[in-house]
Amino acid sequence: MKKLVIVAGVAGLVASTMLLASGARSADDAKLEQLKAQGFARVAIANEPPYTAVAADGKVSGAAPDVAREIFKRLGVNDIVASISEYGAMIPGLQAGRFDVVTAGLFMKPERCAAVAYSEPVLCDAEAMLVKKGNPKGFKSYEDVAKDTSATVGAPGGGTEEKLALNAGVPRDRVIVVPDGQSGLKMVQDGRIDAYSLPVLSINDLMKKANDPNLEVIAPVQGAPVYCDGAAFKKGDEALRDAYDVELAKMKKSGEFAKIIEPYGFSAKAAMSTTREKLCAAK
Ligand code: 6CS
Repeated sequence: MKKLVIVAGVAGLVASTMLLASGARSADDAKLEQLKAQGFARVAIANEPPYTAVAADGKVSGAAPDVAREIFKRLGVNDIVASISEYGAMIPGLQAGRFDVVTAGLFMKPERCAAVAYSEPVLCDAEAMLVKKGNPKGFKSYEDVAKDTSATVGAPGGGTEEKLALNAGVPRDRVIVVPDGQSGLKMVQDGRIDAYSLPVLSINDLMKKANDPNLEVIAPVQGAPVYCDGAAFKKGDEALRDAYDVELAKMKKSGEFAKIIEPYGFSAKAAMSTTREKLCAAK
């Protein structure tokens, strides 16, 4: 018996020595050590300002990537490299190892919380609809769209607004999947959809850039919750998520978090007034 314990002890010693040699303090730190060695974290974004944006020169900005870039720097990961993804493809891409983290305004909801390891809250927002000036169909809620049998609403594929419209009773064939903000704007302008739904700050950004007096914003959409996102990590990377949360909490406390997100129109107070636990439990 004694011999068996000695053998097990040696094997354990070898394993922990290898981990220490890689700089990891424990097996848990392996992912962070891998990102440090890689020199960057691969992040999924949607290119939906002000949450996430990619300029013509490829520069990535937006509140979510800016927070992530700063936190990863503090963790010793020098940069982020972004890939644009549809919201509905972000979690499968994370699970398949195509991204190290989703930093895109992917709102926390129970079904998503079951699939990923979210950080604490980062960006909070209500929902909005872009409609023709005068709101000719009188939309105030997704239920209003459902009640009007000729009405259509556009939303991102796999996105929160698509789910809200379907859950409000809008039939599948009247919820139109729209690939990006510019397409949604054009489809409302051309009368191909009666409303385009995104979070308030995204719709306001589109409205400002469109500068079209024939459009109107309905915000907030009545009956729709205020959501918050978090950085979404793959299940199994909880140690990396926890390290991320430590730095996020420090930045919330020091005011640096507010300095990053509030110029984009987000409220640091809103994110600091709730928790992942509450958001993941919300009905
Ligand atoms: O989390 C979501 O599904 C939603 N989040 C944002 C920032 N935009 C649209 C998307 O549906």
